[in-house]
Amino acid sequence: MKICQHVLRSATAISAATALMFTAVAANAESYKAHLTSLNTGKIGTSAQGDATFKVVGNDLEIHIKMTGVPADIEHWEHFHGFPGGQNATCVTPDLDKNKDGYLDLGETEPVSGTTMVPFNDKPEEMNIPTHTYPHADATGAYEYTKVVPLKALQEKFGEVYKGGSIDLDKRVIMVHGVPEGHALPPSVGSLGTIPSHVTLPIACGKIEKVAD
Ligand SMILES: [Cu+2]
Repeated sequence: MKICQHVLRSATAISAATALMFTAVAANAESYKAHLTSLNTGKIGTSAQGDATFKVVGNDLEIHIKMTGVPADIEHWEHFHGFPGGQNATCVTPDLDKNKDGYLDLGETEPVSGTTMVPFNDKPEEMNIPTHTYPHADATGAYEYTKVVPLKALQEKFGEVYKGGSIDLDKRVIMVHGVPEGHALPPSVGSLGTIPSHVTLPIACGKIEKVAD
């Protein structure tokens, strides 16, 4: 009887310790999320929305982005945008249409959203923005992007490009871009360097937030 009680007590102690261990692990796991809402809806005739999650799992950053209502059958550039100086980025609002052409173009997002930083394409850790490896929407205007990124490589590259900066996800926004090439945009719609404006026109944005432990 005495032995039984001892075993029982040990078992209770072990499960308490296990529970504590799991709590500690959960507290250390960083995760972030963003809900994306549409931009330029009135002009492009589609209303994009979606959700993104970012999870630090071991040495990796697991990224999942799911969008609906985006222009169908084309590639969509998507990135996180932010400020190298550590300022908090937010999504552009209609009052920031500086040239009043009715479009919120990439340049007009910059005062609040910052610069194009990390692409969600086939290799985010290379931080190579102009590629054709971004997700492609299906015929219904939906896509899903899942990527496991080596976090150390991404942080190193980011620190190289933004001189000692860190990715600081909760200070960034995620932006999705792109309307079909045939969609006529006025010349007042700006872009990034020589990249055509239909590729970079923002169609959705979401503030990245840390998920509470
Ligand atoms: Cu972008």
